Amino acid sequence: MDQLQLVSTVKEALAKTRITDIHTHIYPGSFGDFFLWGIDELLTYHYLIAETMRWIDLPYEQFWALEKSAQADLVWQTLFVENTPYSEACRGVLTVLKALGLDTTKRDLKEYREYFNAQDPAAYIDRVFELSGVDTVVMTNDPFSEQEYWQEKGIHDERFKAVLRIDTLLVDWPGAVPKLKGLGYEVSQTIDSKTCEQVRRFLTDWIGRMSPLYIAASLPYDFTLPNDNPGAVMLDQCVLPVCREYGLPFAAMIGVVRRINQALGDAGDAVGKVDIGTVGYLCAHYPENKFLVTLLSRENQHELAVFARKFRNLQVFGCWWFLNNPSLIEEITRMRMELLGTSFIPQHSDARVLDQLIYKWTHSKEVIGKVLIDKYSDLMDTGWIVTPDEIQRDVDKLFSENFWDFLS
Ligand code: HDL
Ligand code: ZN
Repeated sequence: MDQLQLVSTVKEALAKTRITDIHTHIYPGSFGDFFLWGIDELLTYHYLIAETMRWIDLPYEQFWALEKSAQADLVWQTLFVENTPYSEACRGVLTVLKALGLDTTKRDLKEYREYFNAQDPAAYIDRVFELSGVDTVVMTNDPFSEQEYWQEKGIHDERFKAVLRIDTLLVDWPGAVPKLKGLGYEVSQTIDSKTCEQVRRFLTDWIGRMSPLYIAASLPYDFTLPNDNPGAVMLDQCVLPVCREYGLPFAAMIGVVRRINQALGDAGDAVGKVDIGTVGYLCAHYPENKFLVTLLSRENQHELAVFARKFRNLQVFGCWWFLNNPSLIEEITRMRMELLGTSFIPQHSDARVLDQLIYKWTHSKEVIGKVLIDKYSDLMDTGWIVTPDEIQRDVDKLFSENFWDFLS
């Protein structure tokens, strides 16, 4: 295989592979207001709101008081008309429009809105899955805010898989107690054996209702172990034992500085470097548990890849949030391929708006494909023969099989 054949073989393998997107905030149409799609949702993605607010003096509360379409107009005018939209989140909107066959040379928001308004939601979901190459999205399901969608409805679309998301339990125990009581669990602020038994029952009840693929929490950068704070006790006494009992991985997504700018809402979070010893403590102290880990700080990525070499119960995933940019995806993926070979999960989309699946995966496959071509090319320089079947095998592992194998 020469260089040209290598490039086309890698691109074909990427185009053919069916992606499992292991962390998203996407919901099926049956989830009502949680189901976000279309140009106004794309333009009011919290990433774009943060970028817009850098340019305008409008008080935050006045922005939030605007209708969704007025917010979208302001984002479009600020980031796409008065400035050049080459930030990753701006470029993403244009990648979606182009993939849908819309004319981005016109820059005509009115025309784009007419297109989306004419779509049938169910058919549109199928179109987005087809265009993005994704066949399964894993959701983020917070039992404290989604009860209504699980008691009677649940999920009837096999493409959407659930995750039991328990941030409140681990980072806000005082706030979790009244919510748990409200759901019928006799817990108290003091974490005694009765409270632990009730929390374990809460977890098993929701596992029964959701059939989650894993249990997850986004944790602040300063969440450290070992510790005797409520979050560490909840993990040790309740969450990890239940994960072991049901054979579920625990996904630790660490490194957030929550609401550093309260007024920006979801756009108000920042990033902090994690003490990597916490990841090592989890993997070493709970050898019967499986851990999916992604860290938010660029500075944690090398040590995370090194720790993954030490623990087979640690699976590294994604270029999360502020790392989901071409320059950092390239740097991180190169480092992981050099340290971990094919034994990691390179990306998830973290999409919040259905249509984002198109751009987040188009952009990531471009970068990951470029790194793969370089790695195969370096290998071929040793005389090693790389076959198309092996390239497809490797790509299928990276984009879905490594995840499903880690779960089983
Ligand atoms: O906690 C998380 O799951 C993060 O992904 C946040 O939802 C964040 O706001 C986000 O959307 N990042 O892409
Ligand atoms: Zn997320």
